[in-house]
Amino acid sequence: MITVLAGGVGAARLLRGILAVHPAEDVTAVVNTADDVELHGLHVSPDLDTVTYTLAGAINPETGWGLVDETWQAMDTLRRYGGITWFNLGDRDLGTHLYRTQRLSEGAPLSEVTAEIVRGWELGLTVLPVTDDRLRTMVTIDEQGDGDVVEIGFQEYFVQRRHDVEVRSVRFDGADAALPGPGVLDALAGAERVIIAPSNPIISIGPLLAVPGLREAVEARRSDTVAVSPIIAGAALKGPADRLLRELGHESSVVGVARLYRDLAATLVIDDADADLAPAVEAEGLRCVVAPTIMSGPDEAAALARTVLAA
Ligand code: FO1
Repeated sequence: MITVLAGGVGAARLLRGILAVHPAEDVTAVVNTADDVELHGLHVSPDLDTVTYTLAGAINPETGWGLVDETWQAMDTLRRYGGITWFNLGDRDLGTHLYRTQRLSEGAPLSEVTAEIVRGWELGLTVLPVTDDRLRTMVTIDEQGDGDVVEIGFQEYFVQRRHDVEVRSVRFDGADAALPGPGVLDALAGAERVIIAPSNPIISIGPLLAVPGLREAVEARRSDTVAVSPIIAGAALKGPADRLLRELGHESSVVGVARLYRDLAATLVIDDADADLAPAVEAEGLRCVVAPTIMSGPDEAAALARTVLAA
């Protein structure tokens, strides 16, 4: 089995590449739920949905989240009333949140609801929430840059403020009491290859490792674990990974990523653009594989998947 630690967009693209070269029935994705948000009385799970929609070939290509061919009639009605409109929920996407919320209200665990949604899109792979318990990334920001800080929810940071604000600290609310979701530890112990997808190390991979037992389970598989750097030439392709690394005292480079993953993965895959930093990565104690890591299309994703599986 191939087990992939996954956040949102970057992980979804690599998973699509993996499914192009490896049987879906033999792939398990352990997905971040700390981006989840309650809005309009609905439970929204962005990373679970981004993975599901991308693998279903139904992702909105412009945004990288939500569904393709989307309409926004419900949002227009909300706007008429002065409702919450800073987080855009398309009419097709709403169907997922209505279903998930109803099933959770019936007492079904998130893992069971996720399996039903994944089955509904006929994906074949196993998608596991990292935990069925409440886990929420909370971000402490310095809004005015004058030293007085406030703690806000992840989506208030990422979407409402367009992550264009300085972060002082990040914590994963609920982590201490969270249990690994059903099948998560087995998926790590039983895999012949564990992959850390090119997701944000702080706010996508970080919450996974914050669930008690997860970090140890990945460390136990270090020799079979391959990580893909989400940082290329010091920058993130999408989202705030580079800023966050710097704001939280890390280096926004493949060496900084190597330091974060040193105890978790024996191999780090970096992009050709960082080939000159391969020795510096190896000096951190990881094997370094240099390859094209920008998944601009399905062929590039499949090629990267082959590299990662062969690493
Ligand atoms: N990201 C945005 O930047 N703006 C949005 O309005 C937005 C809505 C949204 C709705 C459903 C969903 O599953 C994801 C959505 N995202 C939106 C992305 C979301 O913020 C994700 O958490 C990020 O992509 C980080 O994983």
